[in-house]
Amino acid sequence: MSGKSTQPMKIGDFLLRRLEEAGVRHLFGVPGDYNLELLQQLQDTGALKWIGTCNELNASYAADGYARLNGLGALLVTNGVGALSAINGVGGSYSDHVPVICIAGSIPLRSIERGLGMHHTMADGTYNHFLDAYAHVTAAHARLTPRNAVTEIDRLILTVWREKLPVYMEVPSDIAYLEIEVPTAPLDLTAPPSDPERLRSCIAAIAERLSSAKSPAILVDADAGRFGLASELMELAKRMQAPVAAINAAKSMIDETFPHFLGIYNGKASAPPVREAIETSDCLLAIGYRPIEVTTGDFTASLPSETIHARGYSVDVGDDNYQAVTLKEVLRGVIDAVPQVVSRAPRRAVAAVAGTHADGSAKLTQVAYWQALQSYLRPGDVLYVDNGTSFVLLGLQLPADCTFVGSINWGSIGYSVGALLGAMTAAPDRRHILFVGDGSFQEAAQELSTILRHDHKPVIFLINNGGYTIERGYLGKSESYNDVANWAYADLPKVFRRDTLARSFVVRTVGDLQKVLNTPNDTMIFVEPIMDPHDALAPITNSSNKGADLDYGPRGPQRRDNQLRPAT
Ligand SMILES: Cc1ncc(C[n+]2csc(CCOP(=O)(O)OP(=O)(O)O)c2C)c(N)n1
Ligand SMILES: [Mg+2]
Repeated sequence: MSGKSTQPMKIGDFLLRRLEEAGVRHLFGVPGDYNLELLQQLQDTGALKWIGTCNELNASYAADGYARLNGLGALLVTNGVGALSAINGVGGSYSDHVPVICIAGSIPLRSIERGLGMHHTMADGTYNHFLDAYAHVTAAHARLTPRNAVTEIDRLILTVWREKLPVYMEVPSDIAYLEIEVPTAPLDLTAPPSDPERLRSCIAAIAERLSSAKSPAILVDADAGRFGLASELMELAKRMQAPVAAINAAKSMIDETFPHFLGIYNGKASAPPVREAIETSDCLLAIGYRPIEVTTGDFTASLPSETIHARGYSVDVGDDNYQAVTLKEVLRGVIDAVPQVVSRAPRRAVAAVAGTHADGSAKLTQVAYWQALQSYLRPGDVLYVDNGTSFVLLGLQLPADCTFVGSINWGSIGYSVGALLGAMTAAPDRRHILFVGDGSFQEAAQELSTILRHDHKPVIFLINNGGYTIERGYLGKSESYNDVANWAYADLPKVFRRDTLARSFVVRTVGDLQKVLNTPNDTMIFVEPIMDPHDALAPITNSSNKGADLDYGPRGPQRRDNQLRPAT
């Protein structure tokens, strides 16, 4: 049987081959003595392209951004110092359900067996600290040995692929060059087929409810995108003439120009037609719904009690819980089983930033800024948002085929800069636009140099408002702890690449911004809009004010008139 045939191969080469078979073409990270041997194998085989980053945290963000556009991402770090730098980003991949493989070149097996103290360890005679740490932020983890390498490499890659959650692999530095017997056949990534009876019953139960409903609706969370279900969900919505809403972690996963797309559902913070369609639906189909305060308008979301909850491989319908069902197969079956509806008209909620158009010489405000940016967006753009006042982007209506990238659940500032590098590497032919604040940018700024080094040409809008404005809405409206150093941001492309052709702009007025928006994008465009530290749109300040009540309770310090509040 050909599936059982084997061939001799070096462990490192086999790992790189499996990564390639799973669709990984680039590896992000930082070299170290414990992973150089694997890097040399990468270089010698030409299997993958190495993208060195300035630090491992940014590599983890880059692998996450890459995975969101490519379907799978990977990073390579060194023992301990590299692995722990990356763990924040890998934790984010776990929180936001992004399939990332974190590979750490680790202590040689000979040192572990002989109990030799080594650098990048706790020097306490033990070697499992980092493996144990990663157990908490991954779906699977393993340290390779020559005996387990074949089974563990395949187990970890199949796990990351199926679960859409990160995995962690330690490759001891003295085994990557050892030859073992490995399968000749490529890794089979086909999704596990459903149990036939469970699939039939599940489809029948969902179809029966949806068919008899008067106001069916669909609500999607991030898993809809991770499991590649957008086209099935849109087909189902079309067939049932039913509205679809997304929570903000799933922004762009349903094309926002799709006639049945309603808008973002965020509890009381949603547009009224979205709220009504979701909350009063007599049969809501929710995909991968994982409510937290920032996706539910501070827990004001209220789904109908009879909501069908579907996840990647299981579904709850009424009292029944279906296991061993693959959601793609379920949705395909449901599409075939529900009758085509013709009588329901699409309802759309049009998002818009309120305000009037300011004249060109007027000082740039957040209102004028977002109004201008709404018309800058084009079909096919990849849009990144970091935490901060730039969250307004979530409320803009995206043109067709846009992809939104943001760390919504995890919310680690700086994520967007590393993710930009990763996603541009995965999809270099699309236009990429980053919306980031000065505070967030300062966390990951060095990676701008890697973006320039690889000749990427994103458009970067970096709001310089002197600090952490969104945090001023929690606490410390004018406190210095919310200030950051005032960098010459627009000069940074030159600092990070002397011969850069990037076009940089400091923007102070509405007219300045308009000029920038007419600039050709044949080079990187780096825009530094200067804004008032106390300028933020009401949805941002409202959400921060409520967040403070939740975080600090009724006796918290936010009561001392120390918060940025919505302008009256
Ligand atoms: C790693 C990390 N550290 C701290 C925070 C807390 N935090 C959330 S938003 C924010 C401020 C963001 O400021 P900036 O990027 O300048 O955006 P602005 O609101 O000023 O537009 C901070 C510090 C975080 N989310 N992640
Ligand atoms: Mg700021």
